[in-house]
Amino acid sequence: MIPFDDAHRAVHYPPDRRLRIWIRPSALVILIVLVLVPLLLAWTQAALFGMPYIAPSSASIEGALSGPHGFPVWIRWTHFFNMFFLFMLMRSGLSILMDHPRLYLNDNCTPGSEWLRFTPLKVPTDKVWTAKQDARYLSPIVSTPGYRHTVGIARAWHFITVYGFVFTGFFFVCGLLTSDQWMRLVPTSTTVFVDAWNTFVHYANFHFPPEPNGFYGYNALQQLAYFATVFVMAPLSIMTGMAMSPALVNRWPRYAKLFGGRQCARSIHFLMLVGFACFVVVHVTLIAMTGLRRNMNHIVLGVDDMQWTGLVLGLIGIAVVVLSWVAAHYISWYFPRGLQHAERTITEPVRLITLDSLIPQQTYTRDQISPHFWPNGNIPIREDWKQMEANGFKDFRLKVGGLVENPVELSLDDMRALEEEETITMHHCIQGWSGIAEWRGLSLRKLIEHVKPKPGAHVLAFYSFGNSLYGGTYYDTQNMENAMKPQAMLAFDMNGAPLTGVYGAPLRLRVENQLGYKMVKWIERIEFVESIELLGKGEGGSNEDDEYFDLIPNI
Ligand SMILES: Nc1nc2c(c(=O)[nH]1)N[C@H]1C(S)=C(S)[C@@H](COP(=O)(O)O)O[C@H]1N2
Ligand SMILES: [Mo]
Repeated sequence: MIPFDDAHRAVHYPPDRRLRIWIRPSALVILIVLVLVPLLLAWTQAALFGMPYIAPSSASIEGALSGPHGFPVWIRWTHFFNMFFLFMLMRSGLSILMDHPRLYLNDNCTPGSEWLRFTPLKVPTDKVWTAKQDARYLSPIVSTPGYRHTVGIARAWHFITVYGFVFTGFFFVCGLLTSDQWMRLVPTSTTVFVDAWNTFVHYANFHFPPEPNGFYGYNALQQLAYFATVFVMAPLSIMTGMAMSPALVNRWPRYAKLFGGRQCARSIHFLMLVGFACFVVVHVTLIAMTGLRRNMNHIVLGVDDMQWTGLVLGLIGIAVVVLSWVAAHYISWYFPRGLQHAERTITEPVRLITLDSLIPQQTYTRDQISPHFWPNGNIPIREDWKQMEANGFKDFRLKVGGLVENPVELSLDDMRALEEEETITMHHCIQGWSGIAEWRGLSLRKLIEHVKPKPGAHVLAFYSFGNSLYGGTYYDTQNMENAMKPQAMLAFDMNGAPLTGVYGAPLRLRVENQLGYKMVKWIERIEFVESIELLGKGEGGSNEDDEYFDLIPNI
């Protein structure tokens, strides 16, 4: 186990580690109906008419002349890599999920409106309850890296391995389509549905249908299940994953609407995880029950016989996958910085030319404003901030300095006079929740033009009155290009009234193409600098320094 220092212990080992799964009764009813109705029909059919007859498929005639024979080497290796990457994605996905352990079908994430939650707690209404407090604990045995508040590292694993998953899938589908192997997975006749149902009736009654030899082809239900996994679940996972990107959704809100909205996309993403997990259980069970040794020789060695080698090598392959989880655990805790940089190196070039170049253009309306907006962050405890707050921030002066020709100190009225701008946008927190609010403030572009950055100024650093999770001033940075984008602003009003203490008074940042932690609240001063390396631990912000978050999180 990992020896934590006190600060990490306090964050990662909360006193309350209970895990509760609560599901909305109506969702439970739907779930039960979806499972029970087919079972009841299958049982009734078998009781009344006996087990249905299933015609032997040509594939079950061993050595049939047409159709794919056996498993070529590219299928056997893509099968292994798919298992490797899929498990990494599922385990890191669980860690990400636990940082906001509630699933909704509405983009407001109003507490109480969730259909599924993994926490025993109800959101208190008599005190501030931040999204960070709401996060839950998960054991590293089932998730990567596990423990509470590990979303940064979990995302590093998720985004590194997703490349492997997508590439493996792409390679596999190309292989299918350029050979005759596609015939294994793609049904070519409508009788497949009748045959699949009849096969299901057999399984539902704990009876094995006549099984074709998988070396030559699959039974109809198996074919449909594999088809759905490859051609429905995998693409849907990828597409709903993208629908959670702030840059993408803020550029094309209609993309998220395809899935019923941003939170529906998150729920579907989770249901796909459940689907993959169920698939793995059923797949492994049936592999074992229909001739383990022979089946393992098929997929590991590509031969159809009864030797032991396939099983032994297959078990070694599974051991490698399990060892990768152990390795990931230790890498996460002993080399988190290396991992963070590896993820940055791999994904940043792709993000810079794709998501980062998208221009936010949201047009939500007032009636879409969320009734509840989850708060986050530590409210400042500094005396000077408290005194200013008591005084309505009349004495507040935003200091803008560093590499600028015209350093300024601006009061809230000065900023209003400079130019006011208004947007209604959707906020995306790294934890998974979202919310829509109206913001009024001074556009960053205007401020930048006003202070005239010197040629070497590439980065804007925003410093807060408040502290970060591990103590020390909360800060974050924006590069000049993103700061100049539309809708990037220093907000002083939220939903038509001055910012309140909880939501970042007197001033907070809005950058709509990125995640919430980039939007520093309770801003005290802004500094123009040459590079992020000169600040803090050099990663670009408090969360980047201490929690290994991304520098430009547009997904
Ligand atoms: N100073 C400071 N600003 C902060 C944070 C913080 O902890 N401290 N949390 C960030 C995170 S993680 C989010 S999601 C948003 C939340 O803004 P809200 O409280 O208005 O929802 O604030 C961001 N700004
Ligand atoms: Mo956040």
